[in-house]
Amino acid sequence: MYKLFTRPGSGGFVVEAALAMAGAPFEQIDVPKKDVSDPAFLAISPLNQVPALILPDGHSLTESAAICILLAERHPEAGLAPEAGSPGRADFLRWLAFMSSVLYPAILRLYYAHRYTADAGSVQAVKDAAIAEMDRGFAILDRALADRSWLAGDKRSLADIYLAMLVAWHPDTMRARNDWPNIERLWARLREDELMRKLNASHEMWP
Ligand SMILES: N[C@@H](CCC(=O)N[C@@H](CS)C(=O)NCC(=O)O)C(=O)O
Repeated sequence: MYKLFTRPGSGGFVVEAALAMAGAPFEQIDVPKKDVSDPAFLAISPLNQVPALILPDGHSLTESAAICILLAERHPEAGLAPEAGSPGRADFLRWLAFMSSVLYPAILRLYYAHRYTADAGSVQAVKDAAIAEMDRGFAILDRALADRSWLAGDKRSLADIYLAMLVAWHPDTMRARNDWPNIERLWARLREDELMRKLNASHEMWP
């Protein structure tokens, strides 16, 4: 059985979605946000971050994008991602990597701004720059969605759920919905989805 280390309102959202879509049973361990890290958890997740997943064979991994790709690979019948070699595959990999390496870190710079400067007086400037960088990333994704329903291929994939998770963390979701109508179209469809609603009940990602 899988073991998922997660926390409400965290990047565990997309991994919980993936496991549920795959119908894969898993043990869920909520890791409270603490200043002092638990050494046992640090051995699994050296940066003390969730999500972290332990595979049924005991191998553990962090990094939400890697976890998504691996779960899609291990559960091909669940349609979590366009299959390798299919037309949507390149977009899936591109946008998942873009979101985890550009947008997610910008979001961390907003919510953990004190880590990104040695000068306490600069924290607000780090936050402002983080929001500007998030806006730049979301605008790119909005343009990518201009003439399509989903980020990759013609079906919903984990990339879309990942995007909904990230945009829900925008500090001004009303502005996000107005400024990026194509993202909002995708997000609105997901907000109506039964599984997303169920996950949102515990994660409270959006009202
Ligand atoms: N690169 C990691 C980022 C994970 C991450 O930042 N998780 C946040 C919760 S959404 C966290 O655990 N933060 C606690 C911390 O950084 O101390 C991934 O994509 O999984």
